[in-house]
Amino acid sequence: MASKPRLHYFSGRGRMESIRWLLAAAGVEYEEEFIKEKEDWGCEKLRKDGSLLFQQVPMVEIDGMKMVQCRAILNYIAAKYKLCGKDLKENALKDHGQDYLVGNRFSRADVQLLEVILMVEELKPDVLSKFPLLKTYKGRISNIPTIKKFLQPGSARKPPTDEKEYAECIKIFY
Ligand SMILES: N[C@@H](CCC(=O)N[C@@H](CS)C(=O)NCC(=O)O)C(=O)O
Repeated sequence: MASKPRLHYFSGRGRMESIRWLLAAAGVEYEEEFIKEKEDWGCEKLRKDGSLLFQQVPMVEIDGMKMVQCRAILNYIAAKYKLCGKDLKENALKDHGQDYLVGNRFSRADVQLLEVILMVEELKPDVLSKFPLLKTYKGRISNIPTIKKFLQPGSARKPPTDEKEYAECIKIFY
């Protein structure tokens, strides 16, 4: 059995959160290795043994690779788990007025739009009040079983980054 993807990042949203979302949407279980302190980062084996191509995280161990660059990681996961349109034309996001954003099937575009909607709602809860179609869309995507599970308390989804966590993150990396 293939081993679970292993995510290396700090325990906050940052550049890893969309990757967590996409894996969760694909129904893939994963493990996380958190960088907690400056010492972890400065002395971390990963930085010394060449595991980080550009000396940066996010890094995801998947299929025998140590992938970096969040967009490359997202592209890989989306292609592997078929969370994209069926061809290049579909991926170009034609407006077809149906249930999903791309080719009328669930894709990474839906996952990322829902992630953004929920983040904006954290700052402005009534942001969708004048957009009934988007509200219905949000309900529809939130009810997809893998997404529903990720939205439950206790999932690997990270809470909004607060001032304290931001300061800690700066201390670790800089
Ligand atoms: N272009 C990279 C940027 C990665 C990045 O900026 N990572 C930060 C943490 S969010 C980092 O590792 N900073 C430490 C450093 O650059 O030394 C990506 O999209 O993955």
